[in-house]
Amino acid sequence: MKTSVVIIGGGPAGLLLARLLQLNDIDCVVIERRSREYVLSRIRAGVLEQGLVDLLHEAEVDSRLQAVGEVHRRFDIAFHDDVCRIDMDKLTDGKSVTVYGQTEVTRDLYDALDAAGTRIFHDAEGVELHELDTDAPYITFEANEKKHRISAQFIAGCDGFHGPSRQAMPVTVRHDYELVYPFGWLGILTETPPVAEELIYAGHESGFALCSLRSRALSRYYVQCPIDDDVADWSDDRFWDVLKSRLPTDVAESLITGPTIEKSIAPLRSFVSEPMSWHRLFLAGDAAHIVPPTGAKGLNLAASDVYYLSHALIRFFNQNDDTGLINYSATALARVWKAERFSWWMTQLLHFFPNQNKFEQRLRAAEFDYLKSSRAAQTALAENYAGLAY
Ligand code: RFL
Ligand code: PHB
Repeated sequence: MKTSVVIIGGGPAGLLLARLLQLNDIDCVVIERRSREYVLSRIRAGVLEQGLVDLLHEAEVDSRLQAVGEVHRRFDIAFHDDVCRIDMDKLTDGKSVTVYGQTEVTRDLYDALDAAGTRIFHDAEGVELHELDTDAPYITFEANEKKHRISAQFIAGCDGFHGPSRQAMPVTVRHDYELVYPFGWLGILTETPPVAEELIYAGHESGFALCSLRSRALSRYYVQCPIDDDVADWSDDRFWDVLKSRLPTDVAESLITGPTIEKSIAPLRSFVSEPMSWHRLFLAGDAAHIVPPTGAKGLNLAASDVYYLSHALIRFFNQNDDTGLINYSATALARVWKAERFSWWMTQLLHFFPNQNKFEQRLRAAEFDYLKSSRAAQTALAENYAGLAY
């Protein structure tokens, strides 16, 4: 089989890229290791920057998002009962984020791609990339008990942190930069009304907590936990007790608890692999970088990569101009590193680090104090949270 662009990975990055190419009459095929049901059962991000909302509009998959997505103009950062409101609207001249689940974004993209007849292989096993440094790269894999070979002009590696695309670059050209945090986030989903209209990020000496939501009837809460904790040791009651102990008193008192419908632990990591392209291979999203979820940047960075890559490919195929492709890695990385810095900073501010000494703890307290008292500091936080320009 032949195509113009073969896309490895049917997560948000791969699907959004496929949709933007398909709308521009560029032939592509998506290869996904998991079943569609599995992909659509993964609960992940929920906060969309305006840049991603605009890109979903460009991809013509935003009708459900416009109908049910919630626009958020502010959020709170709290330490015990000390609450600092970050008013994005006022601080950034009207910027906001939209709360709409990554699962729903993925579902909308699958629906649009199906309707357009884009080829998507699910349950693809043993994907391998070949001849990337020639004009005729191809991939091989097995699906539906058959061996497949697909030749393409370009390969887009959108296969997440554990996928084969990044590994296909020779180690001599790749540079990995990494920080692994000594804790994880235990997240739950519950069919209860959210405790507040906006998100609340809470720092506490026993660990971080976050109140988020998916809708007026569906809440998402997180607590920081030791990285080697077993989710089986976290009963619902234990989760609610720990969450309440880390929230401002009035918030804890008004929290409505209920049975959890999903519970999982995610590790926290900061990671960047450079460069993001090599000959005919282009990486996008978690395949090239990971951020800790504290700044809600993972999905949004995948989107800005796809913005740069889709526009570069469209320019190549429609105008025979490869400038965007040549500049892709440097352009995407410039934005990636700013989001890495912001996510790292927010993680440092709000989490309990087991090895931190008293001096570092005092610095953390001073950082929050400064944030509360300085409009400039709040503006910097609001501008990054709402999302830097593409
Ligand atoms: P994804 O979503 O990981 O999709 C990659 C896809 O590639 C497939 N794949 C393969 N396909 C073919 N062959 C192979 N060999 C393959 N290997 C893997 C995978 O099955 C998958 O479908 O990456 P993408 O598209 O770059 O999107 C990035 C976002 O998903 C990610 O940044 C965020 O979800 C990160 N993230 C969160 N971000 C937030 O902003 N807020 C959150 O609350 C949040 N929670 C999370 C998260 C990531 C998590 N992971 C990756 C463990 C919670 C979790 C559990
Ligand atoms: C979420 O709703 O899952 C969420 C929100 C904000 C974050 C991380 C996760 O920073």
